[in-house]
Amino acid sequence: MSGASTEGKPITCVAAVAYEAGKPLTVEEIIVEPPKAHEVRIRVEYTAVCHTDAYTLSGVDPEGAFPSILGHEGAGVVESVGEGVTNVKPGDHVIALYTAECQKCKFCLSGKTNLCGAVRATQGKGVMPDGTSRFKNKKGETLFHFMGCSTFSQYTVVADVSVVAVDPSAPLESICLLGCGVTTGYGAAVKTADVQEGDTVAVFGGGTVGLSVIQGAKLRKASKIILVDINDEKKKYAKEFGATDFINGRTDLKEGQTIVEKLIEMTDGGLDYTFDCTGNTKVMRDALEACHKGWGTSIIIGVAAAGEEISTRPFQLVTGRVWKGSAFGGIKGRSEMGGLIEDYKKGKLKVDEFITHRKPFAEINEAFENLHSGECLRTVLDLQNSPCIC
Ligand code: NAD
Ligand code: AHE
Ligand code: ZN
Repeated sequence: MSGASTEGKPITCVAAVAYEAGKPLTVEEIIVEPPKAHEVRIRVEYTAVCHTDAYTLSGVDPEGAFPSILGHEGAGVVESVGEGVTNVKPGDHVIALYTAECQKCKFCLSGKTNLCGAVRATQGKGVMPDGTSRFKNKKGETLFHFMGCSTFSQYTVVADVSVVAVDPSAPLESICLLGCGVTTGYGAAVKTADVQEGDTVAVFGGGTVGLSVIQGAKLRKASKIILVDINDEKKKYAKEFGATDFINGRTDLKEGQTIVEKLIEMTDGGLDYTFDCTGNTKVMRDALEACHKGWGTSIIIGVAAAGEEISTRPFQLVTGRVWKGSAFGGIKGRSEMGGLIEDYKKGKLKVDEFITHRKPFAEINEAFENLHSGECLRTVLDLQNSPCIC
């Protein structure tokens, strides 16, 4: 762990290493090199486990590299910075950003997208922008980075464009969730879709992402917000986060009725906006086809496995339905995170309500198991106050 001054030196700390697809993580000591130019070393205080971490660990992510340090929903404190870093300094409270924002590239300057081109190519290969890793295990084997964040380690190194300093009065334990799930769903509703008062909305999948879409749609005063899930445990969350209706897509249908027919019947011809928050390509099709003819827009948020493809009759699009996607809710992390944190502090944006489980870091594999229970929205892991397992 860190000594009096760790700046410029390697740090030995505890991390959860994904050695092999489909296998539990190994919690062990690793070595984290100091940050190079335009890099930031962060003491990660809290991280949550997102469905996407489980997706990559399962082996179906074409960008999944092993051995690696997963995790992308984390918050902590800057330990040290490399040469040329100006946006954060040691001691700053920060959130790691898997969607970087360099504010200089073609994407950042386009005004059309929150995607950034600065580090995405190397990020997808599990390395820092110079093509190397800052992580190795005690045998000296290189460990890959993940999504430019790798928050399943007590210390991580990220590119300076992949980190944002935040209001230090906001609890890191809560705002780590703004690193992915809450921001993604909320942003998809208020930015990507830009839901307006009176619009009708259906959300497929009531995890943290889907429930955050619901809270965004409620804030925009949507007239009908329908949560479709296949787990009845999600009914209580539907109500809590602002849905007007809950449908179990397997059991709440009449004999022979499809979910698309049910939704069209409930909304006089279909929805203004639908959101896929499941990653299931059949659900994505239903979400598109449940949209209103002429203008209904369906937004794909869920992540599907390598090789999966979406399909529908082109006629669905010819007749005015629109298929879109949303990454990190369309939110630019460095420019817009401050506003989300203000909204959270004012009580406009629910964040704490998603923390259904808390665990010491050493129990990270149980946090992955929790993901399968309907009751679990997010498990937050405490990295600094965990009993050392080494
Ligand atoms: P989660 O596992 O907590 O929630 C998924 C929900 O979908 C569960 O409630 C589950 O019961 C429900 N579901 C599963 N199959 C269904 C079906 N056939 N019909 C209806 N509901 C069904 O996951 P999460 O963390 O909320 O993430 C949701 C999805 O979004 C995942 O695919 C994740 O990888 C993806 N994601 C994408 C982004 C992005 O930026 N695009 C960001 C975060 C997460
Ligand atoms: N590596 C995957 C891509 C997975 C994916 O689509 N990721 C989402 C974020 S999921 C967060 O929980 C995303 O933002 N994608 C945009 C991007 O640039 O990665 C694959 O299928 O290759
Ligand atoms: Zn995520």
